[in-house]
Amino acid sequence: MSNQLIKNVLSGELAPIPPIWLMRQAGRYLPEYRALRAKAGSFLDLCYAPEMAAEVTLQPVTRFDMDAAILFSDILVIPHALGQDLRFAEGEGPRLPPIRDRAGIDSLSEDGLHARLAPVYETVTRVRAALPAHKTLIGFAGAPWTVACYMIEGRGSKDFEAAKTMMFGAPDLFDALMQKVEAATIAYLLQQAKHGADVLQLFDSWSGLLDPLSFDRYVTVPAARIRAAVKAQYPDVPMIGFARGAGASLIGYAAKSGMDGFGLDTQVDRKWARAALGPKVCLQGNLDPAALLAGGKALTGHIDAICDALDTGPFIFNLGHGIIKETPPEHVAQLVTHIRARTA
Ligand code: 1CP
Repeated sequence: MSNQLIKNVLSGELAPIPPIWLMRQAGRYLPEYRALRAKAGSFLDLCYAPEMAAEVTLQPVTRFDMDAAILFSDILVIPHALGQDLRFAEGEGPRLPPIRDRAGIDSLSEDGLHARLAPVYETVTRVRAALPAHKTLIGFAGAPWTVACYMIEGRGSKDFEAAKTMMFGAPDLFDALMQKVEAATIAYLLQQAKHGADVLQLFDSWSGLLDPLSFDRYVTVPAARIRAAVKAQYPDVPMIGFARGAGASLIGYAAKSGMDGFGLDTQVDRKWARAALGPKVCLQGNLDPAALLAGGKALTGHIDAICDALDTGPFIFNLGHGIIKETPPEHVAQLVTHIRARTA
């Protein structure tokens, strides 16, 4: 037994009150985040400034008494650390020079990986030192498919057509890219565990774009290799897999990935997921971020429905996707109070 509620439910225990954290819980909806972000300059500067990044990581725990802090960083630091240029255009999201050929893939190198990511590891050390022992520090990385989407497309997209075109049309090239990203991801997660991350989450935000066969090959199988590599060195660090939009592929992902917990996106039918994955599996989710934005009775109604459907087994309360930046912080406070009062 751990003294951390989140680690206990990830090992299969039932908790009378579900532990809570929210995806993107540190971010622009918080005035204290916006103040530090302005001081840092760019978003990426903030990710690589350990003192400020640690403070931002701790802000939602301080303000809302969350059960976990999630490392403040981004999934795209991996392409950056492999040598691909990256910038976050203000209000527009990430921009990278697209990788579309062999030369682009060959230009990626792991040589400078840990030197570039050293500030992120220092953030992990600082947060773990400052966080009360019973609170969990969640480290994370993007899954290879989702990270490759941005590396190939060069920016955000609804369908990542260029990435899918390479996947189908130039599988050797695509596999070479996926292999490099996977190796870097494993090295990155191992360092996070070494520096004090208690739990690791793998974000596959675009897994829902894949047909079932491609999903198995490029989502489930890499997740299983990443999980196995982490487990071999850090058997006490559980992992949560968040395969957004997986739909029915969630069943194969849960059976084969070896993850200890599974994030559910907003669209998943919770009762279906609980029945399909079984009463012993730890599920995490899945409040619609728009219900949190709306607040009031709609919010508490949705919270109750989620808890009733999912707390029949090990369960971590979360959103089905990241917080919307217009969300009033008072709604987040209302959420935490409601969940803890409900079951108290
Ligand atoms: O200006 C700002 O402040 C930048 C906004 C922002 C923030 C706060 C970005 C840019 N990233 C982040 C932090 C972040 N990103 C975290 C920190 C911890 C927390 O949850 O509080 C995490 C875990 C992520 C993960 C992330 N980044 C994902 C996976 C989860 C998801 O949302 O699907 C993805 C896809 C990204 C890429 C990214 N980074 C930022 C943006 C705007 C995007 C999306 C780009 C797009 O597709 O349009």
